[in-house]
Amino acid sequence: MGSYSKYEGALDARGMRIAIVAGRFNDDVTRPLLDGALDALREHGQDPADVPVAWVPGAFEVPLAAQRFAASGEYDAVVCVGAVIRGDTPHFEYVAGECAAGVQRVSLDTGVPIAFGVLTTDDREQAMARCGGAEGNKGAEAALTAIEMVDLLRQLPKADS
Ligand code: INI
Repeated sequence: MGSYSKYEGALDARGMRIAIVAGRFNDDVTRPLLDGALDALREHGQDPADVPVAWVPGAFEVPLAAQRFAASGEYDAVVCVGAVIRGDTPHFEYVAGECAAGVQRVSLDTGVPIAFGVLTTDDREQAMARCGGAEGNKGAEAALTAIEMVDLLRQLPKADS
């Protein structure tokens, strides 16, 4: 393999401004996801007291709150946590799909990294495994993704406006 310019974000959140959006639906799952995200931010240099958390009713509302944070110019990244469980709703595809699509759209429209820590699982057991159980904590993983992306974007070429 030839030489190449390598860009990769580091996991140092000191000085970063990060906000969190959390869905209240299935809050037995989303509270541990939020705790995981806050713990991960603390472990990487953030004071959790500096991290605002916006609670929204459910995953469907997550993109709108994320957009407010992202478009404000006050935050370097947004971490979203939520839990959409297929067995709980006949409109799983709509809630999960619109949440994911909305979060991605807000991120691309604003240029602000938005990490997707919204679980979309077939059942409650899978959700519990991913909010601090056997499969780890996806809220913590999303927080690390946000930190890494902020640092990566600082290294990449700026948008030509
Ligand atoms: N919201 C979730 O975050 N998870 C779910 O599993 C869920 N279910 O099962 O319906 C859910 N529904 C609520 C939705 O996000 C909106 O809050 C609601 O439709 C009002 O807009």
